[in-house]
Amino acid sequence: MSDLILHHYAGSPFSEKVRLVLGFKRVTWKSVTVPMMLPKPDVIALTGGYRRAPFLQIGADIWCDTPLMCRVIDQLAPQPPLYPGAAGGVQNVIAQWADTTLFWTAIPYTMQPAGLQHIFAGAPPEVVKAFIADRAAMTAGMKRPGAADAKAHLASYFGWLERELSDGRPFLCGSAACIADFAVAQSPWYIRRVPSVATVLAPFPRLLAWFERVREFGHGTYETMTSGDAIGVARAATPVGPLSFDDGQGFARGDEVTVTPTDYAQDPVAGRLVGLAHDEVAIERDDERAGRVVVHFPRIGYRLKKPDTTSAGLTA
Ligand SMILES: N[C@@H](CCC(=O)N[C@@H](CS)C(=O)NCC(=O)O)C(=O)O
Repeated sequence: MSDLILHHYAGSPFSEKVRLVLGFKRVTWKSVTVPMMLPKPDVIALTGGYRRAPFLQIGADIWCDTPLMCRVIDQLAPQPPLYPGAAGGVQNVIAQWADTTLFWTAIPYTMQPAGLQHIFAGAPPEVVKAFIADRAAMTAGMKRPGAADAKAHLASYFGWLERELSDGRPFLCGSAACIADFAVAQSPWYIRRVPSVATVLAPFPRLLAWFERVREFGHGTYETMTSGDAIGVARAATPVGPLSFDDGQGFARGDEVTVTPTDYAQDPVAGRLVGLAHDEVAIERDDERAGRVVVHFPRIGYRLKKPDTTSAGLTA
């Protein structure tokens, strides 16, 4: 396998989801630490504007958004399978719920004043202020429950998961771990960073035992790399391709387009469309520092648009 480079940071739950998948696969990878807030010039050199963490790089190809990154990792290292047939299609449904509803309940709950204080213990006040301003701008217009509502919602959500495990199964969808386990695990992982808020998990012993099983997969084997070196790797490589193209979505190969998250951190990434499928969109861009790179996004959760047109594909 070519060098697999994960751009991430220690305190990021979505990064932890992917680190655990890499551990499950027993993969060897390179680790680049990215900043937890803007500015992120070395990130933007590779992604073209996508600022969220983590993202995956192999040579001059960049994969954004963890559901797509997990699929790529599973293709590169098929054993053990991340999408075992025995877990059924519901594994993806649970994973998507965990990446959205569960995550956006766990975050406001954990980031209540006591949690924020714990996570930023020892940090200068201006860093905390800058972080709060960064996240407020990133999530402007997004509706989230407050801490008290989130605590009540979590009691229901963790109760559902506890019941799922009540027949003694070791993992959420059966005897083997699957994508659902890793997507769910990031939320208790984040909550457990703050002992005073982690009490919300106490009534769920099966869930806690399950979490330990997932945690035991570890993070695989990795070596650190600088972001400058990762940009050098991209510059020296040629993007993989050609990629398949679905003509039925109203776009042509080579169209100038933007790809933008539909939920938060809505920074458009501009480029030439080089790949399109029902589950993936890829654009090619030329960067002053990284050279020619292809940036891949999942189709779900992203708006694909030609300049000066209304969005296509995802509007209701
Ligand atoms: N849907 C994205 C969500 C990623 C996400 O929200 N990551 C958080 C960190 S866990 C983030 O990027 N926060 C802003 C930042 O780190 O700049 C995915 O699955 O990768």
